[in-house]
Amino acid sequence: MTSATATAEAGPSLTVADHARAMADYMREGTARAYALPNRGPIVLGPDGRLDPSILEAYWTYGFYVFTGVVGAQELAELRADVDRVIEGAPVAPDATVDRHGRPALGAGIVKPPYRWAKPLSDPLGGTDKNNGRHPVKMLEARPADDAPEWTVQLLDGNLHLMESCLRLYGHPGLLAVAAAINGEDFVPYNEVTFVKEPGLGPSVAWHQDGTTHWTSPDWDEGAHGFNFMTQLYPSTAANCVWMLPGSHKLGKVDIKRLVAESGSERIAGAVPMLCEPGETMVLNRQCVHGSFANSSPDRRVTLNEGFFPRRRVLNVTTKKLNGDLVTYDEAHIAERSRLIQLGIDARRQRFPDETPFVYKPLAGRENENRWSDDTRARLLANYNLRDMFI
Ligand SMILES: O=C(O)CCC(=O)C(=O)O
Repeated sequence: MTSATATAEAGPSLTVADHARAMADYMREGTARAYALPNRGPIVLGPDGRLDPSILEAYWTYGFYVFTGVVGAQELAELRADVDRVIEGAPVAPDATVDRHGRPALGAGIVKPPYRWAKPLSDPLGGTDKNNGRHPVKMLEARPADDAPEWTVQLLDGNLHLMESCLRLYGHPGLLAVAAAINGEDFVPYNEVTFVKEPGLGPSVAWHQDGTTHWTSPDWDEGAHGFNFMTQLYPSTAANCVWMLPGSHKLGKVDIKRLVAESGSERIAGAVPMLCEPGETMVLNRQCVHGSFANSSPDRRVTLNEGFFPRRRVLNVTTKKLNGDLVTYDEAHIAERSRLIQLGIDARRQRFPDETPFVYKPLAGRENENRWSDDTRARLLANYNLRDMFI
């Protein structure tokens, strides 16, 4: 794509410096394109509590929006501390039972494995048939430094039961108002995960579109597979962030292999980096073509994802999970999983009593059944993510 890349792309023996050089022009050009888009600013709600229509319009035009000033300094510190605690508690290797301090690794009583691992600076999915082949192209890999660990934690699964600060963030009134504006007031949850990209280690997440269910539905539309909130705990830079192709949520299923071939490399032409400061949250339409590169930069990225769907895209829908299992989401399943939203709202109310809590319409009037307490921690929160929903 650019002359700087010609020798750097010789193969898997790329050093971290080669990788960074190969990305340099693309990052500079993409950054300029990203800041030229009119899709960044605070969450603005009208007197009726609804999202400013101009924000919604920008979201539907580009497929993403960056909200500034979402998380204050104190909450950010609590989120960072919780993520650090969970990463500190990880087993020293994927099959180990103790953490780096020799303590039993975190995870007792947790059914769904909380950690996903990858080889540093690798692309574990691109060009494979994993995840139903939804990552068709391999990204540039690089050789980590000689003293790099063999494995790096790439993902935490189940934020809400791993980290109480994430449960409180889940009840954020501004973000929930955005969810209602995009997916309708009866929006439903999907899953909550943390993407971790340590400096010089973080692997790629190869280009893909999320969503497995409605691509050929007769009533498919631009929002058929919902969206993800991505709250940033550290700077989300061109080198470590998620890139996306603006407007690609409107295109249906995109031929990513062809895009890459036409672009001359896996640096897809026209894509932009989703740049953010700590404490900012972007909202990304899951149908957009998006992905992230190996993090050869010196900057850590930690992103808290919370996903939401329109209810009608999930209710009584039978679909295949990424592991191939068939599942149907009935009313009872959705109702039980949605209680986590109300639990988050109450946990937040207890921590930030001066905020006006969001009213989640499907559970309005049932607040007392969903109070945050030791009892609901055990009954409702523990292993809640066994009820995650995927479309
Ligand atoms: O955070 C990343 O690097 C990848 C995120 C992503 O692909 C997703 O949330 O679907």
